Amino acid sequence: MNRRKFIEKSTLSTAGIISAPLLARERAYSENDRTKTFAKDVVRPIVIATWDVPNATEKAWHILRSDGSSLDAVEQGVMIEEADENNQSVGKGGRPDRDGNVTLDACIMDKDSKCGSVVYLQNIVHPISVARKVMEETPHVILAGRGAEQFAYGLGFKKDKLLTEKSRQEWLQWKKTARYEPVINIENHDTIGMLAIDGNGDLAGACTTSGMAYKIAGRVGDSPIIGAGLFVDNEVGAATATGVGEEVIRTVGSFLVVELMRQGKTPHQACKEAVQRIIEKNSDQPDFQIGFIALNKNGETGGYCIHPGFSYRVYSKDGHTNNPSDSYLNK
Ligand code: SD4
Repeated sequence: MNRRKFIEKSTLSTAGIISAPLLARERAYSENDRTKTFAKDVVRPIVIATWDVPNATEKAWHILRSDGSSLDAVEQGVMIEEADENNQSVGKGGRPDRDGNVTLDACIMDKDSKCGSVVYLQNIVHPISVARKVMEETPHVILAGRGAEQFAYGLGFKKDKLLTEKSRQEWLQWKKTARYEPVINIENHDTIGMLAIDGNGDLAGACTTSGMAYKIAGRVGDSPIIGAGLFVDNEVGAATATGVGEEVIRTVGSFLVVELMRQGKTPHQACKEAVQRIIEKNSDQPDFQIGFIALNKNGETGGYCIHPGFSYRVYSKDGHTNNPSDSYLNK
């Protein structure tokens, strides 16, 4: 950190804006020896993903183990779920909106805080890869709908039919009552958010979804919104969310989790406090699910949710595990 920046931070601290733990950490960074600062218990590489998605975390792990970047790992990891027709919350096979159209949201963020996002994207199996292209090949962060689709075709992405017969039949059934009642923990694999640290100690994250089943046409959730569904700060850590996106957007959930870690909270404590914030804005017996997962710069992981049933996968040198998340409610 140069002198000017340090003085600016010191001024903010005097005003009580920056916490003492953060300042201490900034001073440690300023020694220009981050590896040493984190040398003690650093776990890396490591990948963590929402829900029990072993194929996705396995893919990411192989990339990380072969000295690949965290950015490649999270993109290619979530692509496994986007391509899996049996996962009806992501990519091909996703449940449609109330008009029967599958519309996808995704975003990606790298170690330099560069990010890309697509919202309301149709007919493309891998929205995460389009989001990465938005990040890398445009001056923008978000492309929506038809514009995003045309952008993808221009880069050679193929048009595909995303509505599978299974999802179509379920939608036809749903139309008989046409009540919008989000289901808690759909088949244990909803929106996929994935966070990773590579061998260089750099963080990246990706989040991809077909959104809430039977949503109003045009609805966009938290998953492609930087700060809500996903946030990465290479100095601190990363977080991602699953569940009813409207609630996550209202509290800018993933950004909140990262900021709480910046203040010294563990990933678990930070996720718990972000869930608590959502509870405070609602009833203390909410009938919707939210789950956060987080990874800090040391490779520590954590998660927290409202209703039991949410879990997250972790793959590191210590093994490949599915971790049932602690929850605010017990049953
Ligand atoms: C959304 N957060 O569109 C996503 C949906 C989701 O579990 O995560 N479902 O609001």
